[in-house]
Amino acid sequence: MEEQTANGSFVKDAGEKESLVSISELQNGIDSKSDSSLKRQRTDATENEEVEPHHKKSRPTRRVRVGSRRSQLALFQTNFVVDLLRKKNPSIQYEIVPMTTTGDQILNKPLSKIGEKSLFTKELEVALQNGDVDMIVHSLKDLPTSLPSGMVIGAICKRENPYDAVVFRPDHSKSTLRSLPNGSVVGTSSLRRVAQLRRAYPHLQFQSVRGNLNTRLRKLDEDGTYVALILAAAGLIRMDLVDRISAELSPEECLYAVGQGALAIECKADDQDTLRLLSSIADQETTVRCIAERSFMKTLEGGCSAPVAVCSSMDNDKLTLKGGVFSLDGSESIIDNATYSIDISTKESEENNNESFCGVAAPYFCQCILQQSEQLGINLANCLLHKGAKAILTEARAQNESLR
Ligand code: DPM
Repeated sequence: MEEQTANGSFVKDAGEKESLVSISELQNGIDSKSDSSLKRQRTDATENEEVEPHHKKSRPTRRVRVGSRRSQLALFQTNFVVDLLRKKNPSIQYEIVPMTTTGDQILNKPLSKIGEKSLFTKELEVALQNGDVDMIVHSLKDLPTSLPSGMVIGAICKRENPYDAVVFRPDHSKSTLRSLPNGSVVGTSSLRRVAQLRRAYPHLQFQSVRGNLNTRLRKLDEDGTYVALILAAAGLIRMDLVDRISAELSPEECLYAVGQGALAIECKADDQDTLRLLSSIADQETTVRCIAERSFMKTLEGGCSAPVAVCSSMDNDKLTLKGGVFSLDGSESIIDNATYSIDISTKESEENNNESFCGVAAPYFCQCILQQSEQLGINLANCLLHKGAKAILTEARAQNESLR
């Protein structure tokens, strides 16, 4: 079954009403008070026709199938990416293919205790492998640093706000984490957030909360268990829930997850047409920062099961990466930073390059810049390992394993 949405995307096999509703809601746009990167440029069918002159109409239109998780946030993100692609490549017809993943089905356990990598990606990658879709839109932070063989991240789009945000229950909307009474329960299932916030706010308790964004917010507002939730600001902003953000956590309070706030599009490594198409929406600064972050995590062999966190910035040609590892209770930590001067003047790569950096293939960017950012992540990780990060991570993993 196929349905065409207002702006021309096809939603294939959208058995669940939820997907259709959320997509049509999307077409009605995003609040103008959100970040400018969010502003949705609507291109509807009539506009497309103007771009495609009549005499060309006999040529078959290229169709690109875009895989997505079914959650409302995932569909928002996929539509956001399809809108970017359509703006740059209006003659192509885009079809969104929503799918359910294992991670979407297991809602009663914290992610760190499920113990399987690729929770939110496996089913989608099978569809990519089988040629049922041409690309998949993911939150970069949900993608492991090593992808299945033959798959690459073909583009990383401009990053949304990468920080974590505090959302209070409405009756505590005037609170701060510091002013909350002793023993107040804050909801998050992220080991990274808990470890860091326990250090900064030892008077608080942390409890796991799962489910998609709307479910979590409903639990916050109605259950009475939690006084606040910690959520990625990017997800809230993308879903037009920016009003629920009471505060943003500073990097001193809480470093963010590797890749947080960035969207990544995965495709087959040898699919040159799709890689070329994706080059039109890739953001160089985000790509460079995220390769450094991912290579930091890869060198530490971090992941969901141990608290690893980062913060990066690019100031002219200076790429700075701050990274930390934490014990689960936050009592131990090693945090350091590293900087590298990168020559960002070289924009395009001349060579036809098949290399990928922590799963990111960006043949359209200068490869030496990407190599330098990868090296910065490795250097910072080695510096932390030198200071004893391995013991902290091994202990954290063992503890997490025994809690499963
Ligand atoms: C990963 C983590 C979480 C998600 C772990 C972490 C949060 C889990 C939780 C790797 N993926 O951050 O330390 O709170 O139970 C996820 C979210 C987004 C992508 C939601 C969120 C949206 C933001 C983005 C879940 N994955 O973090 O609040 O696109 O970066």
